[in-house]
Amino acid sequence: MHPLLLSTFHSNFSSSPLIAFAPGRINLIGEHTDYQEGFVFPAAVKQGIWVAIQKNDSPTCRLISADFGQEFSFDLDSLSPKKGHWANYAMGMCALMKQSGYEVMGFDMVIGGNIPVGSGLSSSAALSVGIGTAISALFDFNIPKKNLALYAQKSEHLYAGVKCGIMDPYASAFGVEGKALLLDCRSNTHREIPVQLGDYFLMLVNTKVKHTLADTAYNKRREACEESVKILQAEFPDIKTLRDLSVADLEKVELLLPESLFPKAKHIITECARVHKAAKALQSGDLITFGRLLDASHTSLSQDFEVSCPELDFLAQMATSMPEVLGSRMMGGGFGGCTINLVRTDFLEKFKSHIQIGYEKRFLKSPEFIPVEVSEGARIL
Ligand code: GAF
Repeated sequence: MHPLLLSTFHSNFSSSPLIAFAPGRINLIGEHTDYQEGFVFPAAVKQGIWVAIQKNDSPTCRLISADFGQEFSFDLDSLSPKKGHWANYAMGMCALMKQSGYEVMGFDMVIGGNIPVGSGLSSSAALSVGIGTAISALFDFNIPKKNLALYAQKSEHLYAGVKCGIMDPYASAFGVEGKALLLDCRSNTHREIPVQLGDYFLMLVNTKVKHTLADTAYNKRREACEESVKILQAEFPDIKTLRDLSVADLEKVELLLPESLFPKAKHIITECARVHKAAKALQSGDLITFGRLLDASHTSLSQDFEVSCPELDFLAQMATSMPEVLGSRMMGGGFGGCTINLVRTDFLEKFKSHIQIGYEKRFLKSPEFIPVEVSEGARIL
């Protein structure tokens, strides 16, 4: 439980609140493929967002962030985003629920979280899913998890301006302890695969950087993929997205696309193939193959999709140069955030000290190490 959640609630509002929790997520592999209706392989983590809520019998929603010590209120009749404000996630979820016919009424809410800032563990999806889970339970709406994930995605589009895919809120909503979700982002259905790593352990390394214009670059990558699809449809009339192409089509795709677009399309097509191979390797306990696929994913994201940055490339390269690390790659949208590393458990301390020393020397700042515990998805506590 968040240390300040209940005390903040009690000192500002009365009664005992209902409490919801929604986790952040990791992604084992399958990056930037979700908005091309491709395949991804995320899992929920232990860190997340707690939401305490009660009805207040008014048309006003009063929100407090326990971490920032800030208050905000909005009226349910005038939900307009305030640029860059954390409360947009609550307004967005309320607006989308109302549009779907749910009669959301006024509430008092306190929010607190423990997802490291800028880590790329998707605190915004956890926030939206946590708020959605809390409101749904408070008013007995029983909104299906899939719809909560879709509202969270749309809210990010409309209220934060990032044209993200479904992966992050889906993983936050559907996470299962000890299991990763092999998610098909066209049907929005998944298969659970146990994350059994034997003598190995997943360790995130946070670059602690977020390069400016990351959101703009994200939206541009999405547009580039959509542009490629339009060009390719002349020759492949049945494709709806790049997900519909396979590695066997790459030669033809290269002839059809301009040089500026081909590498990006290639990333999506090869990454979807890697997701399937990685899920198979993980399921059969072939961690060497699994790790190699992580490395290949990084190379593709860095060189073809161009969403890495010097800090991420440095960390991935340093990690893969250690024989005790089976795989390493940037995780999430890119331009900062974390790498995910498959490290032999008895080497973890040495891994951390080598990376710490190397990163500090090169970038004059310390990285942050975040151990991964694959955990359960959103729930009422
Ligand atoms: C961000 C987005 F929110 C996801 O939808 C996904 O595209 C990811 O970047 C990259 O795989 O987390």
